[in-house]
Amino acid sequence: MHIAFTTLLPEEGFRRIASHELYTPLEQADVLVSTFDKPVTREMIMSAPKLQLVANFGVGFNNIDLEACRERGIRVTNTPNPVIEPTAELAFALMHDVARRTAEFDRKLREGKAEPFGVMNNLSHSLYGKTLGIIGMGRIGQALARRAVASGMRVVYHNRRPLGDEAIRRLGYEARYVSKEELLQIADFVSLNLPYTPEVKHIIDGKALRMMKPTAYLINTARGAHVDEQALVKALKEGEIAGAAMDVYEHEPQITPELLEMDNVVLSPHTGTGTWEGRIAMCENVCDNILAWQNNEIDKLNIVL
Ligand code: 8YV
Repeated sequence: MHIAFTTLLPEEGFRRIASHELYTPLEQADVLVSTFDKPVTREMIMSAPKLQLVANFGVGFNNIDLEACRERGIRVTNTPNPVIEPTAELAFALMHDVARRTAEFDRKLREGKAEPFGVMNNLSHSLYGKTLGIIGMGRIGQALARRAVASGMRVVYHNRRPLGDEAIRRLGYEARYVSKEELLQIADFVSLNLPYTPEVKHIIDGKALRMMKPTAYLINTARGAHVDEQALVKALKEGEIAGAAMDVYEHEPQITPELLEMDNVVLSPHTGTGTWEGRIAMCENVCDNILAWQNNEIDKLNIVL
């Protein structure tokens, strides 16, 4: 096999396919390993006559022109499992960070701009006893909910459809299904954990932000285009919500400049799955998909297309 990559990835994760030709030019490749930061465009697909498989390194696949792949009969796979826990970890960390103001305190202490130490100075907000509203209760949403429940939070969620009884039983904790509107109105933290499709572009727009409590925080570790970033800036400026913590941006890697100036905003550089453990496990999942595809073991593939 000839395997092209859009990005240099850790060698140790690809030992099982090291006997194949890796990092070949796309024009000669049977397989392309793609990453979210380098779009797989129609032009690329059409310029790769031998290409048969796009093995995406990541769960989200909005970086790939699926229509062009469909036209060319190219299979597309992703890595849904290894991304679950690291992304849930980061979402949980961002919730803590924005509510307990840890990044802000750290920055201000280093810059000599901190409030003096004192019992009624440097106050923040607890997560304990609060309600987390998860929009997108898939695998990552559920892993976040598990952490939240263990921390004494209540969980409500919104999905296209409520989870079935069996799925709820497997969770082992309580999570109540609510409409998106109710979720926005009652949650102290609103976390976005849904995949991106054009239908959910700006699922958090000005109207949604106005429905949130003025004491609530928005957490986004999913995709930037879920949030109308201009509307978010306005909501933060006008105190419609208390703060936001985000790992992804509408015009990534650009960040709306006002967000960089706000103390009640925590920013992270699209690194939800970016742990060493996560990256290696994602490489392994890419190898699993490539080898299963080569052996025609369709049932073992994480199929996107
Ligand atoms: C990955 C992601 O790092 O898995 C995803 O969908 O957004 C990321 O966290 C990325 O996809 C790597 O290509």
